[in-house]
Amino acid sequence: MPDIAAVKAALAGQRIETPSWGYGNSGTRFKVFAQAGVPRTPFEKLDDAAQVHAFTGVAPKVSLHIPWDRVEGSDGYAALAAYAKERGLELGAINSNTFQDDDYKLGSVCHPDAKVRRKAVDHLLECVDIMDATGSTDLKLWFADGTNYPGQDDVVGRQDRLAEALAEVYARLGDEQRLLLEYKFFEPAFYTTDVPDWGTSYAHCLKLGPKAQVVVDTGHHAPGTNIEFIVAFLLREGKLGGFDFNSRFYADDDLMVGSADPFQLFRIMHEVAKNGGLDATMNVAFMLDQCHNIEAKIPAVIRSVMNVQEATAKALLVDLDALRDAQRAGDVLAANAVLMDAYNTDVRPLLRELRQEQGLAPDPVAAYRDSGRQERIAAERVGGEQAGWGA
Ligand code: LRH
Ligand code: MN
Ligand code: MN
Repeated sequence: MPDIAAVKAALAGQRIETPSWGYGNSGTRFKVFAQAGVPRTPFEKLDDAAQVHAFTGVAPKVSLHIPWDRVEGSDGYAALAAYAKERGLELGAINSNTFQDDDYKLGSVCHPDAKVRRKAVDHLLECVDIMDATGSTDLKLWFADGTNYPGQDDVVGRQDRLAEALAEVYARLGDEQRLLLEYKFFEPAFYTTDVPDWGTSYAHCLKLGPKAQVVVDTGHHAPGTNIEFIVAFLLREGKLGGFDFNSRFYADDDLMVGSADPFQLFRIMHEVAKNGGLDATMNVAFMLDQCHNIEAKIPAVIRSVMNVQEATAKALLVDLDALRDAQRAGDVLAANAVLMDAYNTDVRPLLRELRQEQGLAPDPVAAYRDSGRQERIAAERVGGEQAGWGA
């Protein structure tokens, strides 16, 4: 049976990175419902992220999205990093954005016009400059590039342009920096997408070298895709850079991780835990990529962090010796029962106990609610920002 002290140590050591855009107003293309008290600046987004860390103890990193988190001045990003540090935070992945400019109608790094490709690559290089200023080690790339109609552009030619752009960015990375290439099977392109799946991302990362890894956004797959298989395969190859966690019922819904299918999240975390993905040396980034369109944002991020912790705790409770014995014996039912026993364990008491041992409140959502901060920021912050989505 797993040793509970070791399970607790692994849970205490896990780091979950929250997205700056999860704290801002967001919505669908139909409507953005503004909430009172949302941050007006990247600095205020960090203030909110600091609350999530204060109540959970495991969320010290914050991903930025450029230009949504653009700060002015030559030392603006260094100031943002210093502001984060003063609050016990660190700046995490820098997410590029080559999808909200009129020039990118036919794509960014895969665009048929070299001038547009240059503009897109310059933005990616600027993101590496920002990483230098903030001390961030991860550059997260997601390309909306693709086509809507058969014949619109040359599919192979677009792959060549993508490879060329990625090679230029890769060459610019420092020794401690890496590039995480995200994939998504459709949207906004509806016929071909230039990085639609893990295989395409993996093939580009393999060619680029060890500083390029795949990022798995859990909302970016066709229904029925076995995401945990992808995770296990990439871990085995040393190519799993991290996750963009969220939940989906239909498409890229960006709902709270673990809300739609907690069993899937458990299966993913089982492959992660079993294959060394929780070890610091594997450097797997557990990032959230979510939008809280109708629910209160800070408690929703806290809840999401807790959902990842619960799935991780259950994964750590899998009796791996019993599992291997059953697998070796070809005992299908017994092997499956080992996994289900762990999944069906109520880990909430264990996590409450761990939090109390760390001097935290056992129920972070209730503790945040009782802190009265939400009412304070609602009164103080007027004219909060939109995250960038659903404009
Ligand atoms: C694209 C995506 C990508 C973007 C983020 C805001 O759907 O998942 O990670 O950077 O949403
Ligand atoms: Mn994502
Ligand atoms: Mn997405």
